[in-house]
Amino acid sequence: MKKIAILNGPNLDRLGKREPEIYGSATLGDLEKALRAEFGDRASLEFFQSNHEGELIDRIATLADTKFDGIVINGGAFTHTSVALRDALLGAHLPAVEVHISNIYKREEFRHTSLTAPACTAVITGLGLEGYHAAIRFLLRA
Ligand code: CA2
Repeated sequence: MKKIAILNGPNLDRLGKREPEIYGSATLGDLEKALRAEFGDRASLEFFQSNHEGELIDRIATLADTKFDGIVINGGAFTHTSVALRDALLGAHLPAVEVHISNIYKREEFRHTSLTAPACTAVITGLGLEGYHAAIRFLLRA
């Protein structure tokens, strides 16, 4: 069974609790349930959310050391700011798909730049939570 990690960055623990017009009304718990329902019999899924850059970086290093097969990452706002997160992804040498719930290109200009995207195999933006499903489907075929 492939081991896939789903990493979520800052403020994504607030999903479904604020700004439903941008991010929808489902919570992170709802997302985990939906992903386990679709992939639970085919993949071993690990979920991790942190509001702290260093914790995300440490987790990525552990995923590499424990030979995970793929990473789905929504780095939240760190996407646009974190060279350290990019370096962690590059250093992991694992297939990674960057997911954004909203279409970052339809939003403020500062969201148009992703520092982490070049360290990923692919980017999915604007599909809502469906983006996480699509990312795992891709990683399971890759
Ligand atoms: O669209 C995405 O998934 C983002 O990664 C979400 C980040 C944002 O900084 C990125 O530019 C795009 C923000 C996550 C904040 O999530 C919240 C969810 C519900 C309520 C409040 C914040």
